[in-house]
Amino acid sequence: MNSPDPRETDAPHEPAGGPTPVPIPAPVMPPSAGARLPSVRIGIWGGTASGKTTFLAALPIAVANDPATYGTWRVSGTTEEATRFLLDGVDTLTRQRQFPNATLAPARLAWSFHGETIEPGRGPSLLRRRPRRRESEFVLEIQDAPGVAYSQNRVAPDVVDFLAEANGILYLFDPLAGDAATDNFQYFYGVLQMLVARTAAVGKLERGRLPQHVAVCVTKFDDPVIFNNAVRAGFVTQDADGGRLPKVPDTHAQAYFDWTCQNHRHSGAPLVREALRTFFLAERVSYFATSAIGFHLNWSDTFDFRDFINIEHVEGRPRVRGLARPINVIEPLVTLERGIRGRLGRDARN
Ligand SMILES: Nc1nc2c(ncn2[C@@H]2O[C@H](COP(=O)(O)OP(=O)(O)OP(=O)(O)O)[C@@H](O)[C@H]2O)c(=O)[nH]1
Ligand SMILES: [Mg+2]
Repeated sequence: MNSPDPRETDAPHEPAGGPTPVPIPAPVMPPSAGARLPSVRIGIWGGTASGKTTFLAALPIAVANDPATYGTWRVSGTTEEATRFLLDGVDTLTRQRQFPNATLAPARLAWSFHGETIEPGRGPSLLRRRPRRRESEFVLEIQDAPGVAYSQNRVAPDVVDFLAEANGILYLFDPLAGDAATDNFQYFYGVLQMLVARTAAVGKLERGRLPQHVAVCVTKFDDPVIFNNAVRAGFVTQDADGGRLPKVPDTHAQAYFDWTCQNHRHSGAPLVREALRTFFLAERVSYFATSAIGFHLNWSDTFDFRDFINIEHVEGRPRVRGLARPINVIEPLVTLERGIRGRLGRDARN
């Protein structure tokens, strides 16, 4: 067989004085390529206006932000619908500087994540292994449904099906909820009961509890009422350098959630807290103080307590004032993925 003439396989030479060749873009992998990645199914659960869709819209922005703690990630849609959701979400938050519209119908989305995650050090302090970097990729299957699908009297069965089959759950707790329409409890307990019944029926309860890993995200941390109260209660620390961004340290996040529930005693919040403890395995539940839009920073990109609100109102509608700087949006997902993968690996070895 003749070997190919190298001149034929080389990039075409531009003919002297001839037209400039049309540039050829690099081939794009077909969307189905992502489907070969291991899949982690994560349901998102929360009441009406708890911030579910804004959280998902902020995800690509969070992924592009500071990689220091949780590694570097790239996210892409595995279907046209999933890609459109990503692009629309980012466009809404960044170019239009608006919040997404209320969700009308459930959407199932699959996004692929590729990246380098940083495993925290383990073991007693003297012998602790140093944090390790690990290449990771997975497909995140997610369902974004309107809050009403989770409400006590109208739980949508397919929403429960999705959660029942999920490895992990992002549970969004709205600290601003309180009235009958938004009360966290009424979007929680009915779904929980159906979830337990369904899981018990197929013999998948573990030690009498639901097997899913749960990331409890207390949303809207940037809201001035929420934030000022959290500052007064002593939950907030600031990064020592960079933009000096405020946060609730991971070690205090569960206490922050408990405290938020206590402050919402008139609503069903304390019952949500108790039910989370009763029905899920404690070691699989993590807590976060989350904000999809984050704080406004001053001209030198530094947090200023005198002027931190990142929402403005235009013609009565809330708008994002400047850049969205998500806080604890990628972290809950990475924590869920890490926990799920670690457990599945251990189960496979036993
Ligand atoms: N301050 C603040 N407000 C937020 C944030 N995220 C969402 N909101 C507010 O909460 C409203 C509802 O957010 P959505 O993301 O639509 O909530 P949802 O849970 O998807 O609501 P449904 O689709 O109706 O179930 C937004 O219009 C904002 O006013 C946030 O990070 N900070
Ligand atoms: Mg929504």
